[in-house]
Amino acid sequence: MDIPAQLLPQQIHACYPGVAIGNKYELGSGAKFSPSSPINGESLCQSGAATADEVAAAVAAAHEAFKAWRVVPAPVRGELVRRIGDEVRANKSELAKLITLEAGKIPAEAEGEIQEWIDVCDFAVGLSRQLYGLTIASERPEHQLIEQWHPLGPVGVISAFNFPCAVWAWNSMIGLVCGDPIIWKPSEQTPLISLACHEMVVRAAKTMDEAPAALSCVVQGKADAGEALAKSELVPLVSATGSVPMGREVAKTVAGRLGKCLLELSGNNAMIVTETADLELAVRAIVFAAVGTAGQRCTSLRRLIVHPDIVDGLCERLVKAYATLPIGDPSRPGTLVGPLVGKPSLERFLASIKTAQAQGGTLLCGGDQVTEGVPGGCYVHPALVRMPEQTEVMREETFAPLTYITTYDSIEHAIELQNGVAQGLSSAIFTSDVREAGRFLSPAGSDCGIANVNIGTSGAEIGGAFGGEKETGGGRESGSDSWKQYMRRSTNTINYGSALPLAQGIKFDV
Ligand code: UN1
Repeated sequence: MDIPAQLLPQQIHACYPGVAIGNKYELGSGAKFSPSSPINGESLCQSGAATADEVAAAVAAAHEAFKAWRVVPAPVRGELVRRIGDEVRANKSELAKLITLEAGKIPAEAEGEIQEWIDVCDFAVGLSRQLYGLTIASERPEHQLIEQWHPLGPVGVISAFNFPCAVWAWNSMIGLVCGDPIIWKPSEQTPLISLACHEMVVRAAKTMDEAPAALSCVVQGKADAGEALAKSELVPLVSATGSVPMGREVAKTVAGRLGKCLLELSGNNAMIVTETADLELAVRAIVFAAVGTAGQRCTSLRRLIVHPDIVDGLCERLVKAYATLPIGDPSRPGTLVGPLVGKPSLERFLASIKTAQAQGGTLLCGGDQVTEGVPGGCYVHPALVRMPEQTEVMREETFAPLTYITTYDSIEHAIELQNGVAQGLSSAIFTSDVREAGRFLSPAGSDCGIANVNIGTSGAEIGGAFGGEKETGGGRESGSDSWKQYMRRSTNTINYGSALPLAQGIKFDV
């Protein structure tokens, strides 16, 4: 396949580097792995995984880089991120091509993902002059009580195949302005885009004397590379995105050394559609959220909870819309639904539909593999399954374009169903009734990290904090005040008087 090699480090051969420490690239002496493109199953490259020792070397280099970077003024750190943003802008479509090759996204979505990187660069540059602490009223005369935010240390980032660039970018662009080097363990499905992303940082860092090269490191491989990173005492924060079992392992390892974790795990996102909903809008939102990225976003729409008076009409409209979906090679103009990442995803998709049928579900459309007119790979017709109630299968996340539809009795019941799963990432309501919308957003409403009104569950902007509750892991990345997790808070009391009054009025005179 045609790999845009100008974005990749020059030291590449038939085998891609498994370890990148700034501008030093090495093969990685661990097991070889060869991801294949979801588009046609063809092998893309071979890479050697980083061993535990090689992960330790990357961490040590990042730790050294931290010592220099933490004392660079934050707005100067912002200047590095501004230059990274320039590199990304100049290479946007080529970077997007790598995402299409490795993750199977259509160009519009792949470019959207690179746009998220550009957006978070801009956000982080602004933030670099706004890492504010508070000034607090001291109870003692001639005392000042303030807080400062200082760089935390090297941050470990573990990311998944489905957002092989944006999730790292949220963490690393903000981490960099906060003064933290980044060590990245990308998905073993997406080694090339991760090397290209890293290379953009290396190129920008080369233009600034203040920026040590090892601010960015990449360690490729499977779970053991991630585990070595999670174990490292020199990594105060590990930000991990992926499945719940992966998150549990990372959380256990990091908690064992009393480090900090930022977790963004599974979603099982629902939309409530009430009888006052604008159905035209709802249908468009549902289709994008359910089948965009072939249903492989953690924010993808998995469950529809619909008012019984409108459910038949809504199903009819959706089935009609699904019938026109262009499915196939994501790089072919006009395609909206690309491939699943691989065979195990296809098998889970087919199995979940069978289970749903066994639990009383009726398949309204799709649910089968597309084999004609596609270039190999695992392509499916997105499925809609009407369920008699919220059964067990609806409480599990199937990472594919499979959406269940069920009905509710009252708005309270709808919210109860929406919240009645283990995951808590994203949620939405379609309604024109301000009371229903208000209830959905209230403390007794959606229990998710993201709750939307009259838009779908996926496609969040970078300016908000992204993440969710319960099994989703509780972390918040990207916008709002997520930056605080990448810094340590220092509370400072300064006595500018000549007496030594103690807090709480304690007398302790000698
Ligand atoms: C993910 O699927 O891990 O809100 C992240 C969205 C995207 C990010 C998804 N901005 O759908």
